[in-house]
Amino acid sequence: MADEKKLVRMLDALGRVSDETGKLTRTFHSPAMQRANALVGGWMREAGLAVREDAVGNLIGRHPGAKAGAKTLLLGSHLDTVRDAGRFDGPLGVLLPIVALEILKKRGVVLPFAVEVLGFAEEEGVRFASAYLGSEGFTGRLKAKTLALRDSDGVSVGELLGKKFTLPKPAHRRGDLLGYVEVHIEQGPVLEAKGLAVGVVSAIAGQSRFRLTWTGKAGHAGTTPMALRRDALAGAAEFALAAEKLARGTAGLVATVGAMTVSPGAANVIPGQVVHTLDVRHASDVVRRKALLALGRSAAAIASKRGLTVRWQRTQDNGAVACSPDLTARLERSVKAVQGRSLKLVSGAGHDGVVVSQLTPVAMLFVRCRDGLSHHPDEHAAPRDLAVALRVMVDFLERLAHSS
Ligand code: HGY
Ligand code: MN
Ligand code: MN
Repeated sequence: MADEKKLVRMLDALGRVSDETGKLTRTFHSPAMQRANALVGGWMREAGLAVREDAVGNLIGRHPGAKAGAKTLLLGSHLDTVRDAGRFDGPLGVLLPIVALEILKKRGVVLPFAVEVLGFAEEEGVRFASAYLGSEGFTGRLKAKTLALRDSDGVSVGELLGKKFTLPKPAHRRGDLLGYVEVHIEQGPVLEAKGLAVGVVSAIAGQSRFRLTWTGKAGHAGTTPMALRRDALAGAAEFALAAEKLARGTAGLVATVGAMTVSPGAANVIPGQVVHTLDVRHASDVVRRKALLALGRSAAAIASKRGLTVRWQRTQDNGAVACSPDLTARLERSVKAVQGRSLKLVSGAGHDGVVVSQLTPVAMLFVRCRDGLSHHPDEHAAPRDLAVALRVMVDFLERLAHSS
């Protein structure tokens, strides 16, 4: 079977492991995540990797280096998904390195350095609104306050991880690592527009996420005059439009209100309280911070005009991360060897590389995805593009082996 066909088969099989019928959803420590770790762990073992799960639930497949005391190269991505997700965002970066290592083994290529394939337990931040729990655990950056975050059922991260859980130290010392390379679908339209199967990432945009709580006064929808209302949903809606307007008017800025709950949530009751998320991103931290100040002023003005209160709770804040020029240059040599030419892109999406970059240099290989669509069941990367990405990874590992 052609190597990319095996990768497609694995992606399809993993794409059927879900917490929801008829759609793909896997969230931190859910039953489907346990099944996903078991399935991917089996494939890692078949590829000859020693498999373990760390205290946070990250899946780690280790291939020892031929040279004693050799450093370790980290390859990986996340195994959790958004709600009603596509089957490539995350799993591609975990499964492709497994297939690449099998190809090298079949070719009799001996890697002097060790390799760890990582399946992070949580990157999307769906269940607890705070992303990167997996890579933060792996790199020893999980914070005590994160353990107190609660999901919509009131279950906390700490309760999930158990009484004996202690904040983990970094899985590796900086000096023991060669770096981290993540393969990921682009989740944008650029490679498709340029007619390229793969490209490399120059930087990952900074990202701030918040939970806003608007509080007004519930009341009878039929008897309360409009002028006397303190409608929390009307205020939140005005803010969402203000955020959209600011982002449309600022080059490179994106702002999204992705989830909202309205209470008490009845057709004939004026909403007394609304809680919603806010996600703001930009390649420049200065622009992003300026936008957040403007949005803070805008929310305060809306609340005061409407007799509401608004409370901000920050659930995530990551500065923009530059990928390692050296590791990216190495990766780009393989892209050019396989594809003939390369392209550097900024990633508007966040990735585990944001967190791992605090422990070791990171590089990312982007793979073209149809219509640039992601976080959607129709997310798709063509087998011929997966074949190119596989060849790039094999070439990259072979070159690294020869230069080590
Ligand atoms: O939200 C993101 O940027 C990523 O897909 N977690
Ligand atoms: Mn994602
Ligand atoms: Mn992802």
